[in-house]
Amino acid sequence: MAEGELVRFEKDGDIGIIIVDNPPVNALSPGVPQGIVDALDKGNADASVKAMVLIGAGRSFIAGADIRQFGKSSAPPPTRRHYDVMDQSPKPVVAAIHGYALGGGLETALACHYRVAVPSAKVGLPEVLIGILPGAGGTQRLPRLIGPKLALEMITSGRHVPAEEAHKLGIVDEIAPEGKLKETAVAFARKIADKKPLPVIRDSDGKLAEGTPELFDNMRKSIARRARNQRAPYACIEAVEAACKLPFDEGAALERKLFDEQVGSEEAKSLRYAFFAEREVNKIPFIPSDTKLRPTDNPAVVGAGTMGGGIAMSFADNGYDVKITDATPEALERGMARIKANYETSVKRGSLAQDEYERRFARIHPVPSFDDLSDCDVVIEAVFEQIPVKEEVWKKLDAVMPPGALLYTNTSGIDIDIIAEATSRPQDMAGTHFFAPANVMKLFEVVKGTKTENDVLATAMALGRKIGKVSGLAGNGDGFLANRSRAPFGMEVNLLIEEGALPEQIDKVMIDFGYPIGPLAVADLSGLDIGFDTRRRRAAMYPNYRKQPIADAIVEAGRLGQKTNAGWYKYEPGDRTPRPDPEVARIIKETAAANGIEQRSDITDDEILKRLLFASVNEACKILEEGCALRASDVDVMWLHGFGFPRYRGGLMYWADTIGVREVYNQIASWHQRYGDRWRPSNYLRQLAEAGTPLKEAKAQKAMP
Ligand code: 3H9
Repeated sequence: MAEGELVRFEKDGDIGIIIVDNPPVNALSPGVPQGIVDALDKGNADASVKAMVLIGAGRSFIAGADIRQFGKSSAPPPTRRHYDVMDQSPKPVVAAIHGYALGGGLETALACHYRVAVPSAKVGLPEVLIGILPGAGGTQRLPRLIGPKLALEMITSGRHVPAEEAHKLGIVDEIAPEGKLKETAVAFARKIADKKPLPVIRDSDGKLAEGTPELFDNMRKSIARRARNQRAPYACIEAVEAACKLPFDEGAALERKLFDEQVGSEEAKSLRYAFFAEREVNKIPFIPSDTKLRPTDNPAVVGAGTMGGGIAMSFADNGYDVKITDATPEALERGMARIKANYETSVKRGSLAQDEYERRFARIHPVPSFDDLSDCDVVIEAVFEQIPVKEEVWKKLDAVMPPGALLYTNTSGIDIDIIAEATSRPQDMAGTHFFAPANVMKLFEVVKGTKTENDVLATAMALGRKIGKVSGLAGNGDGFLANRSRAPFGMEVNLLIEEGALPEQIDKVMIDFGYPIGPLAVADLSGLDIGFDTRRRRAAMYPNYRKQPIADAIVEAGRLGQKTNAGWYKYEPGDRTPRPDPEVARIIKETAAANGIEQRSDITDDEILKRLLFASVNEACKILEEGCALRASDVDVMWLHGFGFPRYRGGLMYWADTIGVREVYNQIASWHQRYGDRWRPSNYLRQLAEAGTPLKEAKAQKAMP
């Protein structure tokens, strides 16, 4: 057998074994499908072979088509596609699944006669998550196997289904003991070798009758909100509907046509970009990939407020036992009560089972004193956002934490170096910025201090992933990366209101763009008093601080957001629907007049969208210029997971490229002329525009400080 062969054929007595060996995930890269067909032919031609097993080498079965190949001009499709010919094999073929059978991987398995899987395996058709639909017969075979209703659910959600569930659904025929996949599959193949006729999914249509027009109409209605502006989820439904209406080959041809239309769409390109950006964000060029991580088995959280409680829940939700403490027994008790109430709300809503809640809650261990943390290997401090308070806590923690312990401070803006210097070991400290609510939001911004050791950063990044977050690295500049790049967006919202845009106009533009909720409705949800207090503090600190009289006037009128049933909108008691309020329009108009702010009536939706987002693109370029972000794609990942930026638009910087780097720069330069310094274009942006380099390729211009 040739070294480096993508597909090998071996024999175990009378069973032929087809091994796909294309690390890391056995994607169906060029050569793999043909290799499977060749191996199948070999097995069928060998009289000593009674049946065959298809298995993946390494950590997985087959994770799907090779996504990197999409959009590249490829060779014409093979005349015999593996998923068309496998179930036509006269000798039975058994798929042996471990790791993942996703997309084209599951479709390959469905084209086999039988499927055996270990309990840890996962199967699914996640194509919709990258803006396409299954294109190798998945939309035709799965509904025949498990019925169109369940198939629709799997295909439109892209969910990874655990093997045991797949077994119950009938996707998997037999569960193999963990670690014994090959021998179990071989024994299974031997057992069924002489069985006739062979089960061929394409020939069975018993389950298709439930595919009534109502089923598909209801599905379309139920996805309308989350599938806004997207085509792929609807193409998935159309293809499954075809499975119920058309003969297999015709349904498969329609699936292929829809696939070909969809794969080159902007939606699919953006989602593919997001997929790879989420993998890239984990790579830190200045940290060797084999850096040894420090242990994080025994975490502790200091501060049992809303943030600390949410962080403790993130640990517990992901299987960790975690200690939590606070300055006083009362604060700790209040914190534990809040955690309990949060879990109970989830149970009431039906999103968490009672027994799972009990298991999770039991993993959170309140301890009365810092001394109880001396056996912890990592501590996350989440106390009040004030330097003296944090310094005092860290002096105490420094005295009790064992040598080498990871010291992480949760902050949205305090200089990490100041906090680090409160300890005798600044090299062990990094910032970990959770987004609120910490147990829900995915973004986990890791902040490098000047002295932070590489392994402290690498371990923070890995720890974030272990507790279900998307980690991203930022330098220790004011506001770090995520919030700093978002701040100009918030400023433009307020300035557009001063100029005459109404909250409902701005929110509608951003919702139409794809945000789940508009920025002013979000502000009402969070509470307007927080921003008000920050503005007051900043105004006292900086003499040139640009005041925001309208935002202030709204708060001064007692409108603090949803909690007072009035903010930028009004709310009916018990109802969170934001309703435009003429009173707000009046406050805006009068405050603008009183402050000599000229209003205009010609603010277009296009101007709103570009003012908000271009301001942030410019800031992101400044952050890259200073080396406080590694790559433009990291900015994008943070916007996707921290701020609800629509995923099917790729991310802030990727989206800006769809307008064009030169146009973005020219617009910013012209607003600089009109509005002054806040629109000063980043030098780096200017260079990118001059060179015509796409924004998504922008990189740090300096070493991270
Ligand atoms: C499809 O199948 C279409 C068919 O219907 C029609 C065909 C005709 N291709 O995520 P990880 C790389 S569409 C290329 O860190 P994990 C990944 O970039 C496909 N590369 O590992 C990374 O590379 P690097 C449907 C891929 O253990 C490395 O593998 N399938 C692919 O955390 C490790 O990945 C999917 O959408 C791929 N398909 O998670 C599944 N998959 O080291 C997509 C991975 O250079 N994949 N890579 O950064 C996944 O969801 C996860 O990778 C998986 C493993 C869960 C499998």
